[in-house]
Amino acid sequence: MGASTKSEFVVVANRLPVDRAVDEDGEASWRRSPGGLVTAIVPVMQRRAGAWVGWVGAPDEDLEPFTTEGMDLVPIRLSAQDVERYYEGFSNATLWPLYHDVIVPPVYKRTLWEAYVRVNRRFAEAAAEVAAEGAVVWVQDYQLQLVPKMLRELRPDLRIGFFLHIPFPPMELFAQLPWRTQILEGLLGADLVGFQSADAAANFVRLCRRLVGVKTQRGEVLVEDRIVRAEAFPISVDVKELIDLIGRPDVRQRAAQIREDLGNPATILLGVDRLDYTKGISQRLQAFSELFRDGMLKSGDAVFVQIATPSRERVEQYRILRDDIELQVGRANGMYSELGAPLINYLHTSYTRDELAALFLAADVMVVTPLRDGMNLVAKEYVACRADLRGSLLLSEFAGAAEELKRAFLVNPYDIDGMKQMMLRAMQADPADQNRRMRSLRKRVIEHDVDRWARDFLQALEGPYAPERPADEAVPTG
Ligand code: GDG
Repeated sequence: MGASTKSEFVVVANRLPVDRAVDEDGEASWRRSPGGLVTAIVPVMQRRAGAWVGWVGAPDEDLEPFTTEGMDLVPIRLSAQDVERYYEGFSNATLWPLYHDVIVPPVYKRTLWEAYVRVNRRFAEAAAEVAAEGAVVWVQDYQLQLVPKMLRELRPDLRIGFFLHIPFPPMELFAQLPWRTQILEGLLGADLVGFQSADAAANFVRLCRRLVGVKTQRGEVLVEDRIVRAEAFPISVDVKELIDLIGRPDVRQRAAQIREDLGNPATILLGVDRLDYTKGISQRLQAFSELFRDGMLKSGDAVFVQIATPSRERVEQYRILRDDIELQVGRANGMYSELGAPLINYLHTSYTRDELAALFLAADVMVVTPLRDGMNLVAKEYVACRADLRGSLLLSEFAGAAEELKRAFLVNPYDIDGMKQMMLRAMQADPADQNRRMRSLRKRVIEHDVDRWARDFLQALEGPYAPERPADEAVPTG
């Protein structure tokens, strides 16, 4: 991409949508990152000569803009200190816990905030540089909440959208943040602020009224001569990709193999999460092992597979969490397993999409019990994969996904006894019950996939005559 090329559509996100892959000859290349967000946005990028501004994921890398798979990528350099203060610090030790119900205490430090401001400005300047006159810019997530305002100051001609992937807290929690007004004003630089749920959007509007002192009406905030809209756009998964995966014979064989490797237990329960304290991993393992302690289950009845993908390992609370979970797994296995048949298969590693799909097919009960979660894509991925209409989803009320997946077995993950009962019910659900529930869950996920999420957001941002509107939905002009 030449320095003079400007883009009509720009995505700004903490990470670029590619990972560096090194082949057998030591040759490095870029590979598209897995994940729904990238899959949903790439086609829009390709149609509109789009650009993506983001960090490559390693410190101190000076990279020129480059093109891969029809995407123009604009790398942002982060020093080791930026990573520590802006990313691990303010983003993941301040905002992440604050926005997730203060499950662990947020760290409030001025040096972290200063780095957050500095790095947000760097992203805003790069976006301002690359956007064409009147372009659409879509800023993603909690790491970049100051970018909308900074970008509008640099480029008032742009149409700016922002989407928050995590919850937005109520007044009682948000008010703790020493820089609360700056964050709200940062977001108000956008024309449209998207959230996972209507509650989050309502929290934002109320906070703007109370803390910024602006006028609001329903989902709108009046900022000087502009209207900023706040709305829910629940994100979803790439259903087509998952259906393709589960149709593959090797994936189906692998699912059968997994069952066999686990000793063909009556029931396989599965958890797949980043190892994060928001995900309620410890609570679900406690509920499961207490069922053995109480004699409700015995060895051979059920096996729990917990995939815990390594995450944010340099942040202190994540190190503590890992130790806690590993102690808990060791203890439960030590107390209730029989030789060669551990109760809990705990895997602290990440897997390919193929392996995850096989695990989804092998699992009788998918256990998704976050204490708070913006959406939770794993729940929707499981549902998308169960075209056989089998399996049960045990889902926390505190996952954004619970608003849509109403026929799941819903639980309060703080209520261990309640969770034990519901876990047993999900395990014992007969095929007809599984079928009825899964049919309704799948209808929702199939009709609201990630393409629809991106399209809905962009149409709301650009208005009814947006170029992305498919021909069959076009508004008549006569
Ligand atoms: C944030 C919000 C919101 C997991 N392990 C592996 C792997 N995964 C994939 C899952 C899923 C994704 O990672 C995780 O998404 P979640 O939504 O479950 O959770 P967060 O990472 O916390 O995501 C969340 C989301 O943003 C989107 O807006 O839903 O609420 O917290 O797709 O399948 N993928 C591979 N190997 C693994 O080992 N390949």
